Amino acid sequence: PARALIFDLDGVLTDTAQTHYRAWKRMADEEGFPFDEQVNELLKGVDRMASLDIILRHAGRVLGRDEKLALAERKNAYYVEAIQEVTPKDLFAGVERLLERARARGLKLGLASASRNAGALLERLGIADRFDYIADSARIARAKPDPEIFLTVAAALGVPPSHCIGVEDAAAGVVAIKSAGMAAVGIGDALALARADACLPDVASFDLDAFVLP
Ligand code: B16
Ligand code: MG
Repeated sequence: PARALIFDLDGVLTDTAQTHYRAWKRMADEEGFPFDEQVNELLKGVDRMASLDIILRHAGRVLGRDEKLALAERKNAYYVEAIQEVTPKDLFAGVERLLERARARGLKLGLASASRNAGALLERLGIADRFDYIADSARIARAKPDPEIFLTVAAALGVPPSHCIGVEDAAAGVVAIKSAGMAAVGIGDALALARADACLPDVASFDLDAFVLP
């Protein structure tokens, strides 16, 4: 049976997948880079510089390292500005209930977010103390779809991957979970997340009792 739930953050616990998109879009519009929701789908779960590389490739632009750093920093400033407005009301429906129920069942809770802003965002959402372990994305060498971040969280929780369920809204994240040898629950579009073991429209639909535990 499952002994741990390991959550992605952006797009799973709160709507910051949209906030990231708007911050990238603002920077892209300022620079005249074509960028839309379809390209954005490729950015979900992908770290900051790799996201910028995808945007630049799509725009057919090649930039030097310093220019890229400046653009990534500008996007991050827009994102950080936007999340100052976040409060516990911005948690997706059902998140607190799921975390409480999982805790009551004795499941360990981990967070595997690629975002360097994850800690600050969890504080603003008021759920930082709910997790037994929160991955430090700055110390993860290989980004999703590599399984490193999920394996790091499982090891810190002391739970073998085969007893972990990973929860993700991004295709790259689902691949990372499966490569880690965990069960994957996709949140969102079943087509985009076809490699997940189960796909749900949102976290509120995550019924621990009904779930077939691996
Ligand atoms: P930052 P997750 C990811 O978080 C986002 O999905 C992705 O869009 C973002 O680029 C990445 O974090 C890095 O975020 O620029 O704040 O370090 O989905 O893994 O929780
Ligand atoms: Mg995500």
